[in-house]
Amino acid sequence: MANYKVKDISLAPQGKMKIEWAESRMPVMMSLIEKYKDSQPLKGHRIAGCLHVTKETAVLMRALRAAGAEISWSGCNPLSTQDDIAAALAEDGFEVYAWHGQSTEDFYWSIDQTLKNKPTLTLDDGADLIFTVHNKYPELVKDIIGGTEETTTGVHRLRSMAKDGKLLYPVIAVNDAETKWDFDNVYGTGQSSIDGILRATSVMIAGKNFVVAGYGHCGRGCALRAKGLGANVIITEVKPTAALKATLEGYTVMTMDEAAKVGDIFITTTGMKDVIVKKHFETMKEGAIFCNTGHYDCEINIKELESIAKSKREVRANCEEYTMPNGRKIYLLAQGRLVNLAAAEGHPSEVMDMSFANQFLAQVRLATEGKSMENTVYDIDNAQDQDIALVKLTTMGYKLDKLTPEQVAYQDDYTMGT
Ligand code: ARJ
Repeated sequence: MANYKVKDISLAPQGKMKIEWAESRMPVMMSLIEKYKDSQPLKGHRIAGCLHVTKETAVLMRALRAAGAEISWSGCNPLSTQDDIAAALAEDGFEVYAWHGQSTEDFYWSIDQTLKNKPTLTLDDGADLIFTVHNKYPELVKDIIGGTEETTTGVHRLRSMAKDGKLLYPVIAVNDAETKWDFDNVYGTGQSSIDGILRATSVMIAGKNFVVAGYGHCGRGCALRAKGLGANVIITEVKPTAALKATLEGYTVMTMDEAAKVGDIFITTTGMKDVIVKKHFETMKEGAIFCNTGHYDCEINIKELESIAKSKREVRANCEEYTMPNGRKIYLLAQGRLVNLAAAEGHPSEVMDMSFANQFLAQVRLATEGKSMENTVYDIDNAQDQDIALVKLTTMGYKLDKLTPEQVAYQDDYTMGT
């Protein structure tokens, strides 16, 4: 068995069953395994990965291994690792360093371990692994052909690094594939964030003022699902076009200063720090619940919350009650970490099927073309999006129409008017 560090290896049988469950709902991934298991495009490659250890990620890891890669892995968030999955992966021979409830020190220790196999490819969610390579182990860069990045926050930072000429190898922005951001970020985040809120609180959503900070793709998904459950959805935004879209979708737009006074449930989806701060905690209603689904835990200023609260206690798993100086009790979920992964199981397998198909194909592209790519951030071709969407649709049992040759000609014809 490879080296590993997990919480409890005896959880492996339960984890294995969950991975089988995910596999049965990830037909695109299973078709990629079938397609590449003989040609072995990743043979001779060592992949270091830093991405939430969930049943869906396990399917991605198994696919990368089936295509020939050697793998070492850590989680990309101290609270998102599912310990049974980590155990099952270790028992299945993966080098994995991940457990739920890591300290910051544990977190970086785990990344350090994954880099000991001198990777040729990196795979990130949030860019912590790439940053560690650049800042702490620059000598590893000479062996690294390229990397992939899963999420908006990571892509943002990597683009800014590339702009400053600081990126030392090519990176593919998996997040920017249409079959990722337009599905995972919207419907994945929408469902899994509500799932996290419900597991942590079991409150009724109908009739509540549900405040969504940020109306990007993730915010749109949260708003959509909260509305479907009967909430009055309030959006806070900084970008005029995003706020305008929210109003035409039927939501109310307010500043956070106003929303803080009326909200029953708050969720931050902005990727920005200090979205909910001291002045907001001070005006929140009795019983207000707040959480975050953005990548980092800086959106809710917990330091300020702790500094003003008279006391706190954990009242349910992933739910902390803070008593304010005015006597009101307000509730923070999952310590301000991604509520969908810390309090629930992350996005459903069906949608991760497409995100991870993009991850897999991006890794294969780097293995085959990476040496001729530049040290910048690349998008995924639209052709790959269409292929993934087609396989997904087909496995769901849907069929498409086809344009006739006359229609194709019509489309590009500039000689005809009315
Ligand atoms: C692994 C997940 C899952 C899940 O793709 C999503 C993204 O961009 C993230 C930001 O950190 C989280 C990631 N994600 C959501 N659900 N990764 N397994 N089940």
